[in-house]
Amino acid sequence: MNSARIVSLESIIVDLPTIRPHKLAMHTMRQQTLVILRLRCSDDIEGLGEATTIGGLAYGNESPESIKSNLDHHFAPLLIGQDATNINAAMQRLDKAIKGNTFARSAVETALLDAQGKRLGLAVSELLGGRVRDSLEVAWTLASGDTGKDIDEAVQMLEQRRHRIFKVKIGANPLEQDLSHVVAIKKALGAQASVRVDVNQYWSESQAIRGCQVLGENGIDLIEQPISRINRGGQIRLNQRSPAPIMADESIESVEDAFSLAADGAASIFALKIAKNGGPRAVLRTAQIAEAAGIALYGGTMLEGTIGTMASAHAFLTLAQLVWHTELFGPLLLTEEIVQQAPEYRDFELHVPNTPGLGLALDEERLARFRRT
Ligand code: MUC
Ligand code: MG
Repeated sequence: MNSARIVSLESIIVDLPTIRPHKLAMHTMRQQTLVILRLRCSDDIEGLGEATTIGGLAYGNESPESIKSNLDHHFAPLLIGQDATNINAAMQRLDKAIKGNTFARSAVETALLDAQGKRLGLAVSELLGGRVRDSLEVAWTLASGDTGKDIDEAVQMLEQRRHRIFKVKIGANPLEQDLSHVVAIKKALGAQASVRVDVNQYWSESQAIRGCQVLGENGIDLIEQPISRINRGGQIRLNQRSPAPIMADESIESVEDAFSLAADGAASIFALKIAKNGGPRAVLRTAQIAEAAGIALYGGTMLEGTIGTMASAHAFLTLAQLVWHTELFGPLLLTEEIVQQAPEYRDFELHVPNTPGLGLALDEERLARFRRT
């Protein structure tokens, strides 16, 4: 194979409107900010990556602005001139020099995989060892903040055969109000839908004891991150007593976090997110830890646009089990697309073409319109 060097990295902040306000416990989104990475190589191949978080610094330790700054000032100098075809060597070079920063790391790993896939004529899923499925079932998040609106939205999704798994965002309102909200949604949708909740760490352990009990008794299938990632003892106790399974999301900020959660028995499901592990290859290391520990898997999202969503999808296509399916609906929450290939959602699933790399090309006109100057 011809050698190719990394020539440049360009990180671009893009602000895109959402289809409606998206209310999470810690932040209400009216737009989503993507950080897009263009990694150019000496053989004229360009790899695309994405490092997107939610609500500035409301969700995690990296903001779009810090991700861009760290890519420009710390990642790029380490990568320029390196062999673009050796992803192990490039990522190990970053490991030696940079702590944390899994979002930025994920963008780099994604862009290297995309470039290598284009170079070899292989989809990223094939570079990762081979896909075992071509599509992924996708959940939708109900987060309008209004019970009636959420029910109407879910009914519409069911009718359109777009989603039949719904994750309800709670935690911001008083406990009893949130519980009534979720139970009303489950009652309205009945057995045709799986209803789950995401508390985004907003309950205390004492609230979670009651919350998990009531939700479990009312047919809620899964409870995501009910309490703080810091309260490990509480997570272990809840995982033992909750009638509905507990999923770890914010608790996993690295592959090492996944190992210690598994060792402690602090969750029975892991939300896999490429951004919180350091890329599509890194997230598969967390998946392997889960599999060894008997922990079930769910394909999570940081509400990325199409680049991050397809990078996640390619990784999830390779997994032996994905019992709780995925929530790769990020592009559907946005009013605008900045790539030429809008992802294909039909019959409750995201269908992933087996084309080289991520199978995506930027729409330069739209990128120019929405990039932050
Ligand atoms: C999260 O905490 O899971 C995923 C779906 C959604 O609506 O928010 C995200 C973040
Ligand atoms: Mg979550």
